Amino acid sequence: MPEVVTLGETMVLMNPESSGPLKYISQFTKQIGGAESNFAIGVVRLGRSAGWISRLGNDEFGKYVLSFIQGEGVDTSQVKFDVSAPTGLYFKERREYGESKVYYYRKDSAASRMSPADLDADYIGSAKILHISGITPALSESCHQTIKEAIAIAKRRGVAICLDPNIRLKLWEKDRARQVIMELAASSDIILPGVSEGEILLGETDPGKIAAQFLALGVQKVVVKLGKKGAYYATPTEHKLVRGYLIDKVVDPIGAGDGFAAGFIAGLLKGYPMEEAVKLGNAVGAMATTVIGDVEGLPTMDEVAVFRGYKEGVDR
Ligand code: KDG
Repeated sequence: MPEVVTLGETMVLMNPESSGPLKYISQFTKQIGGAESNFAIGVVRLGRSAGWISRLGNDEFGKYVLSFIQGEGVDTSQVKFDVSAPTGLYFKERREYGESKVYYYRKDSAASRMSPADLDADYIGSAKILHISGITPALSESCHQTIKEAIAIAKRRGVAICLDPNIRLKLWEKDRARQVIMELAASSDIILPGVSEGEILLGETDPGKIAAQFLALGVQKVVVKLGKKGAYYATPTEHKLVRGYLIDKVVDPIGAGDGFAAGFIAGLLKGYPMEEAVKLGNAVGAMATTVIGDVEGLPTMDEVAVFRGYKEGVDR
């Protein structure tokens, strides 16, 4: 059974070959993207085991997503094909200056029909960590119920719960996102918000204050992601700002947060102290931005060692 289990939607990603407004783009590369499977792939690349629970459409895109994730070594034994709904699709828009945008075609997708009956209590109960994100409850009421049931199973079976808020305001209203994600946070052992998510959830932008509020809710490990500045972590007994890595040319920032989560959780599974796990998260998140695609830049431990200057790379 995998050490980490996660659940959520994965879509086919149409990534433009060039930057600029989507309406003028005529060539795309077909890839995949889904915060939770990005995370699972990242964990596996770093040498740990992960399983991903989801639904896919019984269509060519669903088959492609499944074989890609399987090919990365993630356990997909819990994935179901839904014959009556399609696999979700999303397009990115890249700009030379400024943030990437996303356009979703995922309403009523197969994954949005996930239900509590899709969950195997023994599968989740055998893991060390259940990783959830705030995207899943935004997809539908049955997805929200599925996340709640996964949490209930994890609590009964003593599995630690890690929440990445992953607030996607294209999927729901801010007030609803705040209400639901704060409820999930109150049941979580680990939370990984970005500063802008701290602002939406708590009205705070100071990493120390964001962390203090989540600790007061009962969360045991809080890591506030600060982009290229690194990350600030706090537990009931320690806190520290851990500097990030500067990347000269970020080519695709989408997926960096999932990379951070994968590095941090893989670090904890390897028994690293908090600071070392956060450093691994920072490195993996930074490396994820250097390759176009949500998962293609996620590194192995050897690649991380070369990136951090601990090992010499041999290229030819
Ligand atoms: O974190 C990256 C994800 O946002 C991306 O892979 C697509 O899951 C996705 C989403 O819902 O935006």
